[in-house]
Amino acid sequence: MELKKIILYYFEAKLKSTFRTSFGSLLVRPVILVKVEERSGEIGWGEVVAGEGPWYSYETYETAILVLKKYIVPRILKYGDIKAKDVRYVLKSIRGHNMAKTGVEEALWDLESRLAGEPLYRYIGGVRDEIVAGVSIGLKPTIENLMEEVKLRVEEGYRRIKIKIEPGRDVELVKAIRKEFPDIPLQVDANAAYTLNDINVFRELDKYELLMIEQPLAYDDLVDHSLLSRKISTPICLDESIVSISDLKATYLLGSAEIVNIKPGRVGGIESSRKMLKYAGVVGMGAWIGGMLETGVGRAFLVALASLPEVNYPNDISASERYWDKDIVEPPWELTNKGTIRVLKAPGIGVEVLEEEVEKRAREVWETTI
Ligand code: OSB
Ligand code: MG
Repeated sequence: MELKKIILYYFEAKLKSTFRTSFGSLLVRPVILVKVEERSGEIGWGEVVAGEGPWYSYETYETAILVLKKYIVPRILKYGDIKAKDVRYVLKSIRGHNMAKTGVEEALWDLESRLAGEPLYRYIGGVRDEIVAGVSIGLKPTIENLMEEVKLRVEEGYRRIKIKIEPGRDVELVKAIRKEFPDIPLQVDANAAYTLNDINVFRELDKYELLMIEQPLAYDDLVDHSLLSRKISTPICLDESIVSISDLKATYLLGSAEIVNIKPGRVGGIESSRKMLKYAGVVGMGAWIGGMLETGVGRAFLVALASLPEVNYPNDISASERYWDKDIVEPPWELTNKGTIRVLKAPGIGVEVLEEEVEKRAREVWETTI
């Protein structure tokens, strides 16, 4: 594909309610959308999931914009005839900044699958018509507040509940949920808030038949995760610790986790996600697709990845209305009465981006043409 233009849009999107994790709380999410335009006029969309501060990752929306404008966009436009799967090689000399890279790579996947006249999920090798929707619930002021939301989500039909935990607010939350919902698939996410000194907390959590404990320890400590995994029976899932295929290999060989949460933004794109899912499938690790509170654009890529055959746990992919009063795509992503989300069969990402809405909301727009 020969590109002629790349446009970056920056705006802020207000979540329906504050999302609190062990690293902070979020109500207004910065959003960066990438639009690529090919010679023929065909377009593609992608989303950059970097957050407002360097908490989950060192990337922020501001570092992403800087690196996109100064290094990524010029390199992609200069390259000439480019394929989506080659973007990671084209950008290889730019170290890190996976979220910034992924926004452009996603837009090229959308464009390429539209040009091929195929839905994105099938274009990348997806095999499912629907994907299992789970929901991620943030820390709440009280246990009562948490229970209200868990009930609501179970009633809505979500097939798996994940709750955030932090030191001092962990075992009692799980205990309260298990009392009312002894059988729902349940897991916890610590976002790296604990150390090996908290072993007693993990031993307690071990009693509640959790599907997994996500990212209990420091993001850069595969060795401590390996030590922890030998001491508890609940499977460990890693999120922040794995940003590349080599991290995934090290995780497997060290025995640091049995399950991996794949987020395209964190691992540097759709191609990288696919490769990692293949690896997980070959070595027999569990795998599922995580989310970063995306708009309907980023969500389309999560749904497509979740349709790949190696995904074998419920995903952190919820309906648009769980996050937003009004999403920026049509149709919004919806939950079926089976607690799933249908893959869409129109060419590309399958949803239409409401460009007028994006233009209206945009606080800044950067356009680069060749
Ligand atoms: O750790 O999985 C995480 C959101 C932002 C940053 C990190 C995480 C999350 C979530 C939300 O858990 C998942 C979703 O998009 O629904
Ligand atoms: Mg996580």
